[in-house]
Amino acid sequence: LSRPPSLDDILNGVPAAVGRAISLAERDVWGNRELLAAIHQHTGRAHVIGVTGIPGGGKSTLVQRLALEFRRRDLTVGIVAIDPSSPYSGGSILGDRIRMGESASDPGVFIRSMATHGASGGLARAAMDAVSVLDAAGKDIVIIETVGVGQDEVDVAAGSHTTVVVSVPGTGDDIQAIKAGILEIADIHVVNKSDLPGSRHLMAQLRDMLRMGSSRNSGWEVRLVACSAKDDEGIGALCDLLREHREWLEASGALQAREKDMAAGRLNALVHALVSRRIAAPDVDIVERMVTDVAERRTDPRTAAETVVGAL
Ligand SMILES: Nc1nc2c(ncn2[C@@H]2O[C@H](COP(=O)(O)OP(=O)(O)OP(=O)(O)O)[C@@H](O)[C@H]2O)c(=O)[nH]1
Ligand SMILES: [Mg+2]
Repeated sequence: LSRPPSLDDILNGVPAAVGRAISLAERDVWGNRELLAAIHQHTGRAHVIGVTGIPGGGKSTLVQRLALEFRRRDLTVGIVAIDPSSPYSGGSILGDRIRMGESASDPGVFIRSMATHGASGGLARAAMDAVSVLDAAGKDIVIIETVGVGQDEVDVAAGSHTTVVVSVPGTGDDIQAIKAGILEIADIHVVNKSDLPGSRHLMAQLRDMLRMGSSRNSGWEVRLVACSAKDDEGIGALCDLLREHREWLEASGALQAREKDMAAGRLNALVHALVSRRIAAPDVDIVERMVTDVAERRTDPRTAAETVVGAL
């Protein structure tokens, strides 16, 4: 179980190797350094799409429909689902076509679930490592599904080339996602469950909000699309918009800026993880000394913090 898979198998998209590489990265942030470094050299091809929104908004249903649509367009798909309450196996749309982690009948889709808690070094770190593995494995499209609750989850969704925010009608007069602070990270808004009453009202509300503009998207007009994932409606239009956004990123030069944002997010998460680990190491008695010095007023907290970090 713990033996690392070969780079060749990962690059060839062998499902067992891909799954194992993700597991290793998830469990051990600093292990298998050479393998993860080699994987990184083979990334940068995939279109990374974040799908976020309120719990139960139909994200998993939508992602599965999208995966099937991409497959129809001859594109391969990797899916990283963060703590989904609805399973991607059994009764799901992809059903027996695609089981978790591999597919007997369609090796063009790989699905991986990830627990919110349990990834050492943070969720965003683990999710981005999983994205890298799938990218290196040759998946054309990598989709991250995450519930847009909490900063960590928002970071994950924002750590993509294209961010899709899913809203649904009929859950109150206000736009629910505003509370979670996720609306402004959208490149594309999906009003899902458009088969339910109130979807036109919600579309109008979102359109009004978009008139106020978005700082993340200078040069890109944030788009709005109605879908019914359940009935497989609007999925083709969403696919077209995703492609359009990717083309805009490439043509405008914004892709490099997004890549730098993503790199900064990963670096930031790892620096935090590394500093925490060093501080937790039992041989770092400077921490103990500084704690005592601050408590006994021999120094102040800020000077002590600088001393600790400087000594790492
Ligand atoms: N009416 C309607 N129901 C839908 C639609 N899409 C999904 N649903 C239903 O909404 C429920 C939640 O769907 P999921 O796809 O699990 O939603 P989710 O956003 O992934 O949920 P979490 O991951 O738990 O936050 C399920 O019962 C779906 O069948 C839709 O377009 N219309
Ligand atoms: Mg889900």
